[in-house]
Amino acid sequence: MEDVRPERLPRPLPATVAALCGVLAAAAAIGSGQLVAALVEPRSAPLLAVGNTAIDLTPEPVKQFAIRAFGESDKTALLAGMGVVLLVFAVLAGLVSRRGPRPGSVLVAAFGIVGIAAVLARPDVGVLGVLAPVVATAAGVWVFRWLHGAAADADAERDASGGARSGDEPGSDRETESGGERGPGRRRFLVSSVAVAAGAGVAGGLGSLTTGGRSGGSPAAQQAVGRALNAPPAQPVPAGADFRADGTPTFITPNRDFYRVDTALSVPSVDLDSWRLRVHGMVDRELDLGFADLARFPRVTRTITMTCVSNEVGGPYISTAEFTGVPIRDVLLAAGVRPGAEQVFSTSADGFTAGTPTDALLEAERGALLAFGMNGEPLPAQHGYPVRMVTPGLYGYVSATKWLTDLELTTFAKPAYWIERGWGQRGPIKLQSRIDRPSGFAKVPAGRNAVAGIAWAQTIGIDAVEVRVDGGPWQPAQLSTEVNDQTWRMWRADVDLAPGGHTVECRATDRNGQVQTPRRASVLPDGATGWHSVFCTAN
Ligand SMILES: Nc1nc2c(c(=O)[nH]1)N[C@H]1C(S)=C(S)[C@@H](COP(=O)(O)O)O[C@H]1N2
Ligand SMILES: [Mo]
Repeated sequence: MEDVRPERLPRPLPATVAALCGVLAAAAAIGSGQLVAALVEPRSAPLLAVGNTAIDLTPEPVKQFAIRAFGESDKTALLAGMGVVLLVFAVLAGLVSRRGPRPGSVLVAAFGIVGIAAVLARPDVGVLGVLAPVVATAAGVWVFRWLHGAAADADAERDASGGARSGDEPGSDRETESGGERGPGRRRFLVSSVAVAAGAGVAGGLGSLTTGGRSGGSPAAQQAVGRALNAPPAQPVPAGADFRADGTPTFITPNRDFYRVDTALSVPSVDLDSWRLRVHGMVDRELDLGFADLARFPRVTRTITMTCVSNEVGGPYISTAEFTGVPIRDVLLAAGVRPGAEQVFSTSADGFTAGTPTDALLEAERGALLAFGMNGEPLPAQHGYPVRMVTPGLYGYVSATKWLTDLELTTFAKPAYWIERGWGQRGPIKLQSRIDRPSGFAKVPAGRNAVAGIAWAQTIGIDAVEVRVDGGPWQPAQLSTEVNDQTWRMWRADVDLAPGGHTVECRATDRNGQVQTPRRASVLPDGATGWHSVFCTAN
């Protein structure tokens, strides 16, 4: 019967039914793509690949806007936006197909091709990964045609039962009045729709369960990490290293509170048993290390404050942890760095790249790490499990590759991810300070108030912080006990605030005597400058 149905219907399908066909076809495509991806290669899930490719293609100002506007939920915003676009397209595919399934099928297929292209463009997805968007596209087109057919049958049956439809007029449920109970065609369409919706939901759900960032490895591998964490501890954090009671962060940031910035829409899950780190390029001997090989190098624990170049003045992208790992210097020396190797070009499991000046990684005092531990625990998945780079004094985009798999000694002629997008090559962290209390637009009691915050100049150290109110004289702040010159330093001061509005500002001085510049610079290309200022009202 289905074979003889004409391509063009005698009468258009009701708009809602046509739109429903489009939406359910899209759901079937997404659900099946998700499921196949989970079975074959998690990172080939079409929606994810489209999102990731969109992130890579997004012009820099828009990306900066997204980070500013949505902060760490910028990825949720992107996914929500993609959902809306997809829904609009699905409804459209349905609406243009009221007279026949062909236009919608073409639209669904076109959308599928975008998914296939996005998956093929991912550096972190193998050829097999193309299966997911191909199956998704096929499922989408097939479900669309199938539902469309069922809807057309239901419509034809309605004609046959004498209830000639009067267009979109109200009261067109005359059919039921005229005694015609729901025909088999209509029932078939309803059952098909419910089945497709349920199937897509189950497939998508199962798929996301398994793609939900399961990192790890065999129990033996996990134990290897546990043993490796048993390294000499960091120098203990002294009492008085923070001014928590006055509103500063804790000196050590708990892992769950540590800022997160990366281009990965879903957290890469790396299996420790198959994980390797290659060290190659301009070296005397290539290294190809498994986790056990890496852990045989001398292990250390260092307290380091990481900072993101995208941190606006007063921003949140700064945190401190005790990182356990192996000095990168030792690994580079084992490989033997050839002259002329200007940068260490690192690559992550998801295709992100960074270029770190080789000289910085070879400095013993700087002590850059291949870290596998963070505050006594294996690196959390979001922070780069199993192994990441951490380089004191350099912004993360040039020096802190997570989910690390490859180190290539090369020249600066090879541009890394953010360098290609116009960011600075060497990425030294700039002298900065931030007011944490009062928070912006806070209402505070008039009179004596504690002002407190943080300051940082990693690898140089903070020597002084000053505070002023309403452009008045600078007054020195009290500094917390210093831990080392690779971490932030907290400060506090008491100020008198008369009733009314006030502007509080701070500025830091580093150990070289450099005073923080008031000149405002935006984060692009090499980090923000300027004084943080906070407005509050006393009464
Ligand atoms: N694989 C990968 N590593 C990455 C990034 C990334 O996008 N992908 N972002 C870098 C940037 S810009 C920063 S600031 C730090 C942030 O590390 P965190 O998320 O653990 O705080 O990771 C760096 N390492
Ligand atoms: Mo960053």
